Amino acid sequence: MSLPVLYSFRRCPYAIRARLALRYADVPYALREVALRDKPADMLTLSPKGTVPVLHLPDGRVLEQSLDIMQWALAQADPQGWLTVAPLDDMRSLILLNDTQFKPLLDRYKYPERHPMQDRTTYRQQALDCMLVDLNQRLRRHTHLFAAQPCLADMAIVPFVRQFAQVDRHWWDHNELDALRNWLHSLTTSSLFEAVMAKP
Ligand SMILES: N[C@@H](CCC(=O)N[C@@H](CS)C(=O)NCC(=O)O)C(=O)O
Repeated sequence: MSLPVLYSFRRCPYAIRARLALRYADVPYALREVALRDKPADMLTLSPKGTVPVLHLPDGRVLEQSLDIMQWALAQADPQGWLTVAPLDDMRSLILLNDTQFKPLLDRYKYPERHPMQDRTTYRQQALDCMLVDLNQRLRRHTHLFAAQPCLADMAIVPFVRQFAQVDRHWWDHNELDALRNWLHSLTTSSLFEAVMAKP
């Protein structure tokens, strides 16, 4: 029996969210670790847009967006109810905020030299105001973004917050966002997260 093939890049936050969902759903797949500077020709044939993750299913379908891969995986199995903890539209709205507003600010915070209009601290503050302060407030009310248990949104967003935390670890460890810090720590030290980050 042929397996789904996941074209992935270990540290890519979009690929991490896809791997989290696939592993949580216990979907076996073949992992193809991709060098972003030298993408394999078969991946580009399947998905000419050239981003990871890409999931090639045995029936020939190609899923080219990380959120589509997550939702496909959860349709196979969702043992802890990631899709049902909160209304799907609400979870998707928060993920959209992450992907369209927070992610560009994260990139500016990571690489301020590529965006010299503002300095790193300004980009960090914009990222906080855009999403992270709100996430922290949510997490003061319950241990995950929508409830006491994790959902699609937690798992789709946590890889991006992880990157944010890594830019200036000292600042992150001493900021006032205690609830967000605890959430990041507990999710990224889980056996699920550690398994998908294992070096191939
Ligand atoms: N909207 C896409 C975004 C994926 C994406 O941008 N992935 C990055 C890596 S983190 C990528 O493949 N970039 C292409 C490149 O760097 O050449 C998704 O959700 O899957």
